[in-house]
Amino acid sequence: MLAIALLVLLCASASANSIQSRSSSFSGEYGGKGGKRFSHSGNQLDGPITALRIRVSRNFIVGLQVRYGTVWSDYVGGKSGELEEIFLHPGESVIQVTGRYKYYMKQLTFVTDKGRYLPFGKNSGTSFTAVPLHPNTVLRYISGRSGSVIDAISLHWDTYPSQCNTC
Ligand code: MMA
Repeated sequence: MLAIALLVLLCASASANSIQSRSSSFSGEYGGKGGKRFSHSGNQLDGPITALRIRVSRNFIVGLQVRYGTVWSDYVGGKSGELEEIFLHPGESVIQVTGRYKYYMKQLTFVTDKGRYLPFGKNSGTSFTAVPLHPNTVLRYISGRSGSVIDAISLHWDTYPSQCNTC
């Protein structure tokens, strides 16, 4: 009897694990090898992505900052160009990111589950298309490499958070 109970517990925990491990995926890294690594992995605890600031020059994606819940991440990147800011609608999520790069990031386009298409930067370089591996998952955080511009980016996908610390 005890053995059966243990077996049931073991199976339940194994299937819970496999459910968990079937929601996260990542795409990347896209871009060049220069710059210093950054990661917003910890920022995802502040909530879903709610806004984006992207600094764009004539040729490059110069810098970026992402708002998680109500908290902005640190800014990464350089000072040139102009800062553009876009807020997502309540409950709206990014479900695809396309872009172009050569040695540095040149273009990023965010596509949302409300059908909005948010492009930044120049239409030149090698293109990539990043989408989540698992159904019903969204962009939860980004990581990459930066210096005086954004050198490279990775996209990390998971389920929309059911609760967050600050929202
Ligand atoms: C800096 C340095 C490099 C990086 C570029 C572009 C100008 O050099 O951090 O490693 O590749 O910026 O971001």
